[in-house]
Amino acid sequence: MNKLDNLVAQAKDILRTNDLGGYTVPTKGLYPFQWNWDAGVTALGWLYVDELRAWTEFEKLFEGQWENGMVPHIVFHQESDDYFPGPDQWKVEGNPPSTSISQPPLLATMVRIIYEQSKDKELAQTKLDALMPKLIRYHEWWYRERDPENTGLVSSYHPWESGMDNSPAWDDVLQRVPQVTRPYQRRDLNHVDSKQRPLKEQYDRYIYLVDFFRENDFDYQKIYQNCPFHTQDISLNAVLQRGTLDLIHLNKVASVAVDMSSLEASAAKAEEVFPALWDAERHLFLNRDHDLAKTIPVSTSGGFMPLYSYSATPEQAALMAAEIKEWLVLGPSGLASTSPLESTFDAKRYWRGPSWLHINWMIADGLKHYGHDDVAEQLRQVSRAIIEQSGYFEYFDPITGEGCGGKDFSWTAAIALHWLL
Ligand code: 9WN
Repeated sequence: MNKLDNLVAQAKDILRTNDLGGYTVPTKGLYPFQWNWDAGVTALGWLYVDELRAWTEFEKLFEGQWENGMVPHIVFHQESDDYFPGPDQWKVEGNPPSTSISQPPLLATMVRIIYEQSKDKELAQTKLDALMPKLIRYHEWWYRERDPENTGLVSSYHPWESGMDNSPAWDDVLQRVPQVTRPYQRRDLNHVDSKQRPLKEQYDRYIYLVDFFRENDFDYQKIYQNCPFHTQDISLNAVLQRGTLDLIHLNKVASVAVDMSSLEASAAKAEEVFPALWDAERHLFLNRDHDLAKTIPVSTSGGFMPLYSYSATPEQAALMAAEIKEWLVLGPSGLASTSPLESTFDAKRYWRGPSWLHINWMIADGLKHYGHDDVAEQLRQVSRAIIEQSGYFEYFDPITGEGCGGKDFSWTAAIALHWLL
C-alpha cells in the first residue's frame, strides 16, 4: 500500500473502531459518549465510508434534542465510568440523558455539505427533509434563549460550550466563577498527560458551573441573569451564523419550504454587530465579556472564524490572511489555537496553543471564499504534513507537529478524509 492509501485506510478504520452503533465516540477511553460538534465533523468523514451511516450520526445526536430545541453538548447513549462529569452529575431528566449546555452549532453546515456531495440523492432528500425541522428548532433555540434581548450575539455559559475549553480567552471571566469545594475525581488524566490538559483550578470552576445549572433548574432566564461565566464567543457566533445561512439555503431545496423570516432576521442582526468585535491592531475578531460589556483582548484562532461565516469585509479578510501567514511562521504545524505571541501561549496544552484540524479546515474554507486560495492551500499542506508525521491525534503542537491528547481521533480522521486525502 502506498502512503496515501495507507492514510485513507487508517482514517476509515478509526471511524469504524470508534463507531458504537449509530454514533461515533471522539476516541475510545477518553471520550466515551457522543459529542455535538464532533458528531457534525465526524458525519462528514462517514460520507467517504458509508453514506447512510453519515446520516445516522445526526439522527442519533438528535435523539438527545430537548423539547425547547437545544441539542446538548454530550448525549450519554450508554453508561461509562471513563469520563467525568457523567449523567449523574448533570442530572438532566430525559432519555437518552444529556448535558444541559450546547456546543458550536456546525450541524446545519455539515448537513448541507453531505446533502450536496452524497451520491444517493434519494436517500439524501429523505434524510434532509426529516432533519430540517430539528435543525430549525435548534437554531431558533439559540436566538430565543441565548440572545433574549436580541443583541445579535448569542451567549455562552461554560467554556465547554465554546468547544475551546481552556482557551486563555476565558481566563479572566473564569476567575469570577467560584471553585467547587466538594471532592470529585477527574478521569481525563487516566488517559492523557496532565501537561496537555486543563489545570485543576480550571476544573474546579467547570464543575461549579455544572452544579450551578442544576441548582437553577436549567432555567434559561435565571441562568442568563446570574451565571458567573457569561461570554459572547466569536467562534461560536460565527459557526451559528454560517449554519443559519446554510439552513436558509437548505430550506429552498427541502421538499417542504417553511417560513424562515425569523432566522433571516437573526442572521441580518448578527451581520450588524460583528464589526464591533473587529480589532484593527490585532487583525482579527475578539470574544466579548458579557458582564463587563467589553471585548476580551486575547488573540485566538477563533478570531478568524468570521471568515468561515462570510462576516468580514474583503479588507478585513486580507488582513486576516496576512496575519494567519505570520502565525504559521511562528507555528508551522497548523494554525495555533492561541497566538504564539500571547504570553499565555502553551504549545501542548489543549486550546492554549495546539492546532486542531477541523479549525484549520473551517478557516481555510473561509479563506477560499474570500479568494485567499494560497493561504488556504498552505493551511491544507501543513495539516496534511502533521498527520503524515504524527497520525490522527486530537490536536498537535503547532511548533513541532507532535501529536497530543487522545489518539485515533474521529474528527481528525474525518477531516483528513474530507479535506486532505
Ligand atoms: C468537554 C470531544 C470534546 C470536544 C471539545 C474538546 C473536549 C471535553 C473535555 O473534547 O472537551 O466537552 O472533556 O475536555 O475541548 O472541543 O468537543 O472531542
